[in-house]
Amino acid sequence: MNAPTRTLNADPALPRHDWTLDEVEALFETPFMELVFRAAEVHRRWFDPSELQLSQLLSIKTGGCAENCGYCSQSQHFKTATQASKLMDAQTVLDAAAQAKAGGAQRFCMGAAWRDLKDRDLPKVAAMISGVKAMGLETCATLGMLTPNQAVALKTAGLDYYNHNLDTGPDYYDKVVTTRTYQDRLDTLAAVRDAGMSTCCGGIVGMGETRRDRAGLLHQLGTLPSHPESLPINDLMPIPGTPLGNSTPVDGLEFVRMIAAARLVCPKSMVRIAAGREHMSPELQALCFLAGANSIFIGGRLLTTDNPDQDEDAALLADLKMRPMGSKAAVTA
Ligand code: SAM
Ligand code: DTB
Ligand code: SF4
Repeated sequence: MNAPTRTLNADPALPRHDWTLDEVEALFETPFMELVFRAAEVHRRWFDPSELQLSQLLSIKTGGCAENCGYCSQSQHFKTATQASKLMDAQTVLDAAAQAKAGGAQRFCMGAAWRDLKDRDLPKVAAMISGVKAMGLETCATLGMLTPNQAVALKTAGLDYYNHNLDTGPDYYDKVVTTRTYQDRLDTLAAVRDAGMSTCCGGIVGMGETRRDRAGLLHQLGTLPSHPESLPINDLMPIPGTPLGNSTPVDGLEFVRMIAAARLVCPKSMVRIAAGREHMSPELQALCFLAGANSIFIGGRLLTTDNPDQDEDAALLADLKMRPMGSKAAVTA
């Protein structure tokens, strides 16, 4: 007798690591209302759907990056309007973190336009991390590739999360970047996990990829040894001068499908609407929250591009009667 189908009666809210690519792709083909409803049900099993996790970014080292990621304003391979600058001093970073905390941020994420972290920069970055941690903020950094020893050093300094995106499915990856491999990314993610840090890992939609490529990204995330604790979905911010600067935008409903599929593949992850909220209506964002997104970046700036202002987000949360994760009070605009 054939073995029963693995997932026939399984609880869809329980995390699985045996997703097949076809199964993930099938989620995208599910009728929209059914997909969103199923994702909303799973969302409610693990999270309060009125709560949002709030992170804030700071570019601590901007531009001049050796990698050639086709979407990025900070690659030295492309002529963009972004001005390169040196690594910030620790006090400037701590001042920005204090402001972010005062503005309601729960996690502070420090981003550097590096291919990989150099040991010579580690002491300065470690001082920033321990200073931010001492303010009572969750800490996150995104500094390019890490060795296992560097991952341990960052954890020791107080780093809670490391962001390292797979960006797209493995079959589309070399259309977007050729200076590193998918396996390089997976190796750094393994070093981060082995050091005991939480992973923040997701990708970008709107780079000319197919649904199967989007499914390919989620399939990779869903079959990792542990699902990323944070799962950012970026809607491409087209940067003039980059190879992807003239990409056709992905329509809003397709972005919602990506959010819903991410929620279903990684039920317990914080799914973040990362880049791209700047050009999303309140209605589209609300639909994303319904479909299982429960994290956003706040503050008027991402790394080199704009994000909705604090007032705009306060109004959105107040309108939707949503509140920061872990707090009792609703936000009033
Ligand atoms: N250099 C590090 C790295 O690549 O891991 C950290 C910084 S990098 C800017 C972090 C992530 O931001 C990228 O992996 C990508 O997913 C996202 N990103 C960068 N530029 C973007 C853009 N123009 N639109 C949307 N997402 C973008
Ligand atoms: C992530 O997935 N998105 C953030 C954060 N992790 C580091 C970065 C978005 C960058 C958007 C383009 C820019 O501002 O340069
Ligand atoms: Fe460099 Fe990161 Fe931009 Fe790629 S995404 S060019 S690694 S800063």
